[in-house]
Amino acid sequence: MQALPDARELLARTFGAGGETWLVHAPGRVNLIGEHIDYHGLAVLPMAIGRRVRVAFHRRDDRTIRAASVGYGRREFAWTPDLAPAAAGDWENYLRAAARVASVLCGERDLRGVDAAVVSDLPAAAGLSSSSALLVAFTLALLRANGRRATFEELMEVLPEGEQFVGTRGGGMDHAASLASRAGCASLIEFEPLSVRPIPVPEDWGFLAAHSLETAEKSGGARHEYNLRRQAGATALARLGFASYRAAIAGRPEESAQSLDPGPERDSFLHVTSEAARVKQAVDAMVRQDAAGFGHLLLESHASLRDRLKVSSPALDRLVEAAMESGAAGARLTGAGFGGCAVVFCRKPDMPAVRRGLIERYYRARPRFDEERHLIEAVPGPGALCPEMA
Ligand code: NG1
Repeated sequence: MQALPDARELLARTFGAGGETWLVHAPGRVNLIGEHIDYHGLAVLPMAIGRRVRVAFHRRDDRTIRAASVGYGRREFAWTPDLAPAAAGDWENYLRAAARVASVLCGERDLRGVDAAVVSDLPAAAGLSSSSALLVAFTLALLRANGRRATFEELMEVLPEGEQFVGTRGGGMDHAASLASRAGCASLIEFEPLSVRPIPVPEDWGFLAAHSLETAEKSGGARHEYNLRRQAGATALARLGFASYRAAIAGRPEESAQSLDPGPERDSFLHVTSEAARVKQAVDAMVRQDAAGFGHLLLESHASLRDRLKVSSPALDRLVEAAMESGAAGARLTGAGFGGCAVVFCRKPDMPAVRRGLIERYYRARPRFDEERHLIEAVPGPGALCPEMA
C-alpha cells in the first residue's frame, strides 16, 4: 500500500495554513462474533483495530464544510439544517451524515464549519467499518470545532441513526466499537440498555482480517440485501408474537421456529437466536482462554451466516476453508458479508504459518492481492474516546 500522507500536511496543502489545527482519529473494527444481530438489539463482540480514519481540521467562521481525501477528492457544502443526501455512493454522504448528527448534538445556532483533510489506512468496503469510522471521526471533528463535548451515550443516541442517511439500516455495533473500545480488549457491546464491557484478549491469541478481494459496497448493491435480512428477522419475530429477540431467546427459540414456514424468515430467526447464544459462549471461552472452543464458535457462526442468512460468498467460504487448512483455530466472515473480510483466529505462534498458508492457498492465484492492504493483523486498539487517542 502507498504511504499515507500526513493529515495535517494534506490540510495545509489543500486549504492553506488556516488557524489552529486539530486532529481526531476513529478506528475501524473487526467483529469477532455476533453478526447481523446488533440491529435486533442483541449483544455483539467486536474489537477496534489499529487502522483508523484521521481528520485534521481548521475551524471556519462560517457554516461551510470543506473536506479533502486522497483518492476520493474534494467536497464542499453549506451546513444547513435541512441537509439532503448527495448522489448515492458519494463519500460526501458521510460528511453530510456527520453534519446532521453534529447539529442534533450542538443545536442549530451559530454552527461553525471546518476545512478538513481525511486520511485513512482502513481499506474501504471490506467489513472493517471504514464508513462508520469516517462518520465517527468527522462527527467528533465538527463537535470539537463547535466546542461541544458529547458523551458516549449521547453519541450513540444519534450516530447509528445518522448512518441511515447513507441508506443502510444498520445497528450500533460499529460506532460503539470505534468510540469505546479499550486497547488489548474485545468489547462486549449490549444494547437496551447500552453498555460496553471490555474483555481482555488473551496474550497469545492473534487475529487476521483477511480480505476476500471482493468488495462489499454497502452504500451500493449490497445495501438492499442487507436491509432484506433485517426485515426478514423482524417479520419472523412479529409472526411469532414476540416483543423482542430477547423475549424469543428467553423461551425455546428452536421450538418457536417450527411454527414458521421454511424460508428466509425462519432461517433469519434461527440465525439470530443461535448467534446470540454463540456470543455468550464466545465471551466465556475468551475469559477461560479456551482457544479451541472460541475457534469452534467462529466456524459455527460462519456456517449459520452461509447456510441460513445467506450473506457469505464462494470466495469468503473458500477463504475460511483456506484459513483452517493453514492451521487457524477458527475463521468466519466479518461484518455484513456479501464480500469483504474474514476474521481468522489463531495462536500468535501459529500466525506466520497461517499467513503463509493463506497466501499459498488463497491469494497466490489472485493477482490483485496486496499483503499490506488485504491481510491485516488485527491488534485490539483503543476507541476514539479513549484518553490515549486525544
Ligand atoms: P459493516 O458492513 O461491516 O459495516 C454492518 C452494520 C453493523 C452490523 C453488521 C452485520 C452499519 C454501519 N454496520 O457492518 O451494524 O449490522 O453489518 O453484523 O450498518
